[in-house]
Amino acid sequence: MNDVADVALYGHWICPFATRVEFALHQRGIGHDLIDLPPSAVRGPDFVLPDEFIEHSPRLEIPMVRVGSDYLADSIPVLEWLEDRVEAPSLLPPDDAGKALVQERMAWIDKHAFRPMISMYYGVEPDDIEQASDALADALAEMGRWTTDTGWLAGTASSLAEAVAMPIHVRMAGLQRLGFTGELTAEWSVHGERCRSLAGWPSVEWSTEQTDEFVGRFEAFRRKRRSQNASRS
Ligand SMILES: N[C@@H](CCC(=O)N[C@@H](CS)C(=O)NCC(=O)O)C(=O)O
Repeated sequence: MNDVADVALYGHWICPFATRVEFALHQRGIGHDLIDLPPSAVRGPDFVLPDEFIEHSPRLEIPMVRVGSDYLADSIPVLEWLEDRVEAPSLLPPDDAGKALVQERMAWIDKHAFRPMISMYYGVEPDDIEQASDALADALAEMGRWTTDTGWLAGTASSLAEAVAMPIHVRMAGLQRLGFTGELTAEWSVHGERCRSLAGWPSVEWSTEQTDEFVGRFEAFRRKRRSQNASRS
């Protein structure tokens, strides 16, 4: 455990995985440097990858975090590693059963909500977008049900499960403009409102311009793919 945190996050606002870590750092009150490292699709032609990123992010993916002289990439392992490495208010319950539930739900959200969310905005054909939208709506309804008793996704307080799910709330307006047609359940919407009152929220909230940029990028991506597909057939 580090007494004085020396932490840096290599990430970018548009990356939902980096958003998880940025949220958790702010929610836990951990001071850190933010090193803006856009995903490859967002990099300018002259962008030079930092050497330490090439060395320490095995898949060349953000987010990567440095604590002291140690590095780790991959959002969920990073969130757990930061719990061990940095002394600050925890986003894990104190008991083993509570921790296990948070871990189970983080993995579930990654698989059942993040996968369809990403398939949705990378979707090109309307049928694929609709299928991913339906799967995401089902996942959000289930996650809303988890919150019925306590208001939170796992346990009696906000936890790392909120960090993992937060990017969905952050980009919901953008997802809707890109074809997410699912009806949000009252529980999920109330959870979104509750998340907006958390200390970490302002650090990850998108402005209208950021939502527009997100939507514009994926609309352009779809147009390009459709014209490539049309010229192939
Ligand atoms: N499983 C990873 C996924 C991270 C990921 O896919 N990051 C994207 C950006 S959102 C990335 O860096 N892609 C490689 C690239 O853009 O070259 C995690 O949870 O952190």
